[in-house]
Amino acid sequence: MTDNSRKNVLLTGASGALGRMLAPRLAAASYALRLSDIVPFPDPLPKDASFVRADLSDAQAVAGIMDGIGCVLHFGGVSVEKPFEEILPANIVGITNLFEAAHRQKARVVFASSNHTIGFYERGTMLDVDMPYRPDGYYGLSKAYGELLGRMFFDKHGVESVHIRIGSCLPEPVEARHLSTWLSHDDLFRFACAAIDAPETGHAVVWGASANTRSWWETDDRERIGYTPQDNAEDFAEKIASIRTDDAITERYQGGVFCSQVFSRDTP
Ligand code: 15L
Repeated sequence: MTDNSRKNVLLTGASGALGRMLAPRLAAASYALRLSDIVPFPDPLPKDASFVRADLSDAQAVAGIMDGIGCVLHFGGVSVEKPFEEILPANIVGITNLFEAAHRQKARVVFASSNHTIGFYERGTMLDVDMPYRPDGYYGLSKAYGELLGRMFFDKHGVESVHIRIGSCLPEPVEARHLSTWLSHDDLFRFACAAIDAPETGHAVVWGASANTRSWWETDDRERIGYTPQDNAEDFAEKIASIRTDDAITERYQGGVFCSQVFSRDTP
């Protein structure tokens, strides 16, 4: 048993859009921050943060970046639909290496999961986090794997993890679908702090959406984490409610355009 403080935080995927948004905010909130990515960090390093380049599919490299860490925010890997050959090392092998290291370190894992775990539910269907997965591609499937890996590591080894099924995390919502799926940057940051600081989490799954009036997502484990979203895409409704695609598959399902990629059924 190590005595790593959960304030010793590793952020993987630090060079991606959400990593770059979170890094300076976490550093300013006084977490001892280590950043990592497979590509260099493109911004000036936040004060007192360090950066280590690492490939998540390399178990030894992952063990190295996890050394001394009490909580890892796992935002690394492929973040869009890709062929399985690309998803396998980055997302599936990567998160497996990370949970193995978290187990050895007695660290907590906070995982950037995705709405694409349930993308094939029709829009308007109200969902709870324990409803069956309906992934809309290999990317969504890899996120479902990460959530289940967390379930197994908690049941078998007591490794705590919090999985946030991110909808559309953008500075502002820009299309009609986002009235239901938008997660503001401020709400993601609030979630990250709550997930690090919660005294106990067990295995928890939380919808990664702001307090949107038109949300499709209901019951989750947010109370256990102490997380309450505060923003609402409805504030942008006038600007975005008419912005839709002309693709029937995209418009029918919650996962949007991810559902219509490589879609070969005759009927939706
Ligand atoms: C995701 O999981 C993607 O990483 C992001 O690029 C968006 O496409 C988002 O889902 C979404 O569904 O809007």
